[in-house]
Amino acid sequence: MRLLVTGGAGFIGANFVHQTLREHPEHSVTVLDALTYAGNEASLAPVRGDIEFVHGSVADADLVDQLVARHDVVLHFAAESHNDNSLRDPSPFLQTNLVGTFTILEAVRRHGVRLHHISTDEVYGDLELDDPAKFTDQTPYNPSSPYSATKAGSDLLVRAWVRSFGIHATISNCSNNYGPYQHVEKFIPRQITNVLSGLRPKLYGAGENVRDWIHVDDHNAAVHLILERGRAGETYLIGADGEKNNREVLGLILELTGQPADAFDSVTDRAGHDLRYAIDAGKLRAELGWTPRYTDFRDGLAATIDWYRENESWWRPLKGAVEAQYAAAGQ
Ligand code: NAD
Ligand code: TDX
Repeated sequence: MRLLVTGGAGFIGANFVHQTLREHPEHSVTVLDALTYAGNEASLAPVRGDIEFVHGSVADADLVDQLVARHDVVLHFAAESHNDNSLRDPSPFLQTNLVGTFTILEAVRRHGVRLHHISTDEVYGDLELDDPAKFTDQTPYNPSSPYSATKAGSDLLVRAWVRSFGIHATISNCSNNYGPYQHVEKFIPRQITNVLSGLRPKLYGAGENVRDWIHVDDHNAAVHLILERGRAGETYLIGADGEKNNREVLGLILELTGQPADAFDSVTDRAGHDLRYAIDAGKLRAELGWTPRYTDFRDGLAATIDWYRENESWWRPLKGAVEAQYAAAGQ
């Protein structure tokens, strides 16, 4: 199939492109990416000769129309993705996550092209720490931040286009990803690159917030299965039973990098900070036979730390501006 991958120069999209070329050579890949601060062509350097790269926005209706017309499936990863940025300036989130998704939907409707929409567990809001419940595809939407509200809105647009116009679309909502090529603004790479830069890691509040960590390759393997066997109109939740609070994750990073356990700063908490996310991926496992390969978080994290050690030229140019922005916010 001819795959159009939006946001393919970002963290998860770039890893998806790498996995596709490695494990699914039957597909051809075109990347459409606006190369915002979060997009990095260097993330595609190892595969640059094997893909088509188009620099442009998912909100550009003419460009999207032309591209969609000559592909079989759109994998829609492109988004503004960082909660802290959405608290500083929500406006690009509305433009890319809502108007961009609308633009993709209109093009796939016109051309009868299939869509897989990549989304997040944050659309469901948060859970209490002592609640045994996990999110399922029946959990009501209850987003907290401007970021998650725009992702929730994009999911609802996709559902409405399925019901009203009969487009062939699937949606996946995944938990927190980690792995190579993740922007240094995000929790795990920020702390790893702080240690590698001689800066102290920064923990928001008491660090009790829980995230359900999954390796990016396990997320993308699930996306490939949905592409192959997912039922039109369905939503699949992706998660690998990886719940950990932020203090535990930071503790492991400090241990694996040979730092003392107390070598971090507690900083101003995130406004409206979601307490806990947890995914029940039973439907994905039972219906599509998906199982995660990265079942040992410590090993996956150690490999990720090695990747940042070995690829300083990839992240170093981004680091100063990110830390200056955090410092201005007391974080
Ligand atoms: P990212 O910020 O690393 O990458 C986003 C990419 O989209 C960048 O390459 C950027 O240049 C591109 N982009 C932004 N605006 C664009 C526009 N208008 N037109 C074209 N390209 C544009 O994000 P990520 O972490 O790789 O997330 C990818 C997707 O996965 C997002 O939809 C996100 O909501 C979802 N998701 C992320 C996580 C996670 O843990 N990171 C978890 C679940 C779901
Ligand atoms: O310096 C930090 N210190 C800290 O304690 C940063 C950057 C974050 N945190 C905390 C906030 C969260 O509880 O770590 C946790 C993870 O933070 P992020 O990496 O910003 O991720 P999160 O807000 O959970 O959202 C992520 O997962 C869901 C992705 O960024 C989203 O795109 C995805 O939808």
